[in-house]
Amino acid sequence: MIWDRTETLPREDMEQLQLSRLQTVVRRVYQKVPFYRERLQERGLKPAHIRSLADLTRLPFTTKDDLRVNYPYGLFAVPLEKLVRIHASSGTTGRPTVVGYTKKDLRTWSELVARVVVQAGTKPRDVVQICFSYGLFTGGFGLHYGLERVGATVVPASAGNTQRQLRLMQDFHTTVLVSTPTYAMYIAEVAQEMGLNPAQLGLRLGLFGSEPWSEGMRQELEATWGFKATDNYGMSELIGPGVSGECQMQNGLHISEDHFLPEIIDPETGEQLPPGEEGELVITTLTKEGLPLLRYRTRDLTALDYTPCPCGRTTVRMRRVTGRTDDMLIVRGVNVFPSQVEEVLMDIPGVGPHYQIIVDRQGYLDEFEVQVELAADYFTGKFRDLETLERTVKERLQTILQITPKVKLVEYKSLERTVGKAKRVIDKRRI
Ligand code: DLL
Repeated sequence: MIWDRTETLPREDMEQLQLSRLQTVVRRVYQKVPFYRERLQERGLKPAHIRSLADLTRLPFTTKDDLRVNYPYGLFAVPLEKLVRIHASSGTTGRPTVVGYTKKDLRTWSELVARVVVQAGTKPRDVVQICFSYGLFTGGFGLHYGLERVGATVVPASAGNTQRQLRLMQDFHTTVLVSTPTYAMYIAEVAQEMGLNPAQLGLRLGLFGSEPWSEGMRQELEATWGFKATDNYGMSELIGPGVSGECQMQNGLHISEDHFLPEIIDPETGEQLPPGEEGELVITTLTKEGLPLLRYRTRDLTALDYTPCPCGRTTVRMRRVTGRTDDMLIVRGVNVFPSQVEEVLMDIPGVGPHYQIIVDRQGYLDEFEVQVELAADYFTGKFRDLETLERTVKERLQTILQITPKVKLVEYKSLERTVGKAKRVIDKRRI
């Protein structure tokens, strides 16, 4: 099922719509947001100069730093009294990023999340358990209102208290799980500890997002839970969840292009890259009232695919996000992404999906250690088997990463579990 006819617009019509919305948003920020007026004036740009979508590249980028410098409300395009909701992303360092929604923004947000959950296969008859936290994080409330909009029965369980989550699932006959992929893995583990088989709990669909995960992790989740695991993407600054999501084809995430105008750029030069090439996702919000953003640098790495999708939607698809420009570790001069490590590990029987990367510096030399848990069912009792497994992990990582890692196999369940986004890297070099 397709939620909104706009998702199937012919490309020409979509571009027409995007252009007229782009012109409107540039005019609005020029009038309402001093920060943008100054940025445009510095470039000798007036809103009237935006005559085609190609003129997008004449506009300035916006970065997370711009939001921080203008903390909390400096980039808002409406007075505070017009805002009906605030969310914020915690941010690991410094000030949080604050975002605000007008009444219309909240309606748009529900519509966008409705598209995402419907294209993944959610039906009005579903009982959906939301295991994202409710609060300043956009995950809980974002999914909540979109799912209600669709008519699903929402169980706002929030994150944590995992045994209770499982009791709710059984008692309320939950059919759809909403969480981070790593929390879904953890819930499954707790189920097994309680003597339950997750695949027999009757769930048929998982809506996962908010952190990077690999294809291998998807297969593991699908096998463990016996459901279809789908990916959806978003970020607080852009609206929250609802920017893009997978359809039943599970082959890229359809971007709601009538609301988010996407570009891929080379993160070093800022130049636009052609479809298919991987780079940094940059989004211009086309309809947001509270916090419109021009060319926002997400730092997320992906590529765009404009080829037709068998599902019938014509919207562009983004490849699953494999990491962020600021995720990239430089170890002994070599670029390493945590997602590369995950892909290798997920392919090796005997090790589980739980791992952590620890980077340290001894003297002038970087040390790269991967700690990975043995799979729950891995036990041969032979020390030699462990040695062989450790060697396999090390060799495969070395081939892919081009650096020699240290590998430490650790006992099943010895690494910390999180109910939200997993923390994969501990970089001690910065301390
Ligand atoms: O995580 C919004 C969200 C909530 C999306 C629930 C999907 C589901 P932030 O906390 O602002 O917002 O974090 C945004 O999380 O820039 C990506 O780096 C990462 N991220 C979000 N979704 C995905 C995904 C929410 N499907 C940041 N795959 C983004 C990979 C993702 N990374």
